[in-house]
Amino acid sequence: MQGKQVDQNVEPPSQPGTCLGLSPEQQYDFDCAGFLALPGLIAPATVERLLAASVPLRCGTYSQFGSVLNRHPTFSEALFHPAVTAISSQFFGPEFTLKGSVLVFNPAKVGGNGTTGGMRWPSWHRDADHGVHPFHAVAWPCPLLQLRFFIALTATTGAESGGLALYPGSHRAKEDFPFARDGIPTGAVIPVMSPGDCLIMHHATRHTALPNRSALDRFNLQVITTPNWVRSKEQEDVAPEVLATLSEANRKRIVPGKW
Ligand SMILES: O=C(O)CCC(=O)C(=O)O
Repeated sequence: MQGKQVDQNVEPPSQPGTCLGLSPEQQYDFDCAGFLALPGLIAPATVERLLAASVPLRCGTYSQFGSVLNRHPTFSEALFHPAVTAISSQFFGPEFTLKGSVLVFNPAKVGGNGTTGGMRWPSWHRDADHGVHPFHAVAWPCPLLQLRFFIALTATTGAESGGLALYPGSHRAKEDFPFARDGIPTGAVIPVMSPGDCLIMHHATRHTALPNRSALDRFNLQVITTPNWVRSKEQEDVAPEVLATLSEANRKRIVPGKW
């Protein structure tokens, strides 16, 4: 009998339930809070390479750089990281789409009056297709339509570090409570993160970056995945010559065929 043909160029999908995926307890915690910390997800040597590729983008203001593969090939180590694949597969099945990537730079405090490079106030929001059809408004209770991996490339130690603040359970709230612009609301969580730590977040969870009032620049790399039937105007825009360098399996993550 003839054996099944194996395409050497196609990576097998990760199996949900392997040690790279979330345990049932972690899935429950994520479901309750709308986010989950995954300490030490990315190996130190990988973080070093990702940070080295990020540092040349340092500038004077808070900045977000999309489609990071166009900037340096080493970012593929985060985008196609086995844990990103395993966890996304748990939520969306093996055919999920890599919808986007963003490198966030939040510069250290400049000047002596507490002002920061471009960001003075928190800006609470929910993710995904802002404008006419925000994802959190399409159904109730809000299903997970987009998963965001925040990968710390530098440390954040508290509110002063310019990291994230998140409001637990807000992915289940229909209303946006009116948070004051100039403070952190009671009950918000500000995760302490070391380089290589990751935080996954439901798109409907209210969150904000904080002004960086510390002496240290902050770099944060985000990987965003969706079920591959979700249509978005925020799609990753990878240059054709960069796409051509990827394996077929990784290319299909970015440009899904079937749907
Ligand atoms: O600065 C950050 O890491 C948070 C950015 C953010 O809120 C977002 O990309 O939606």
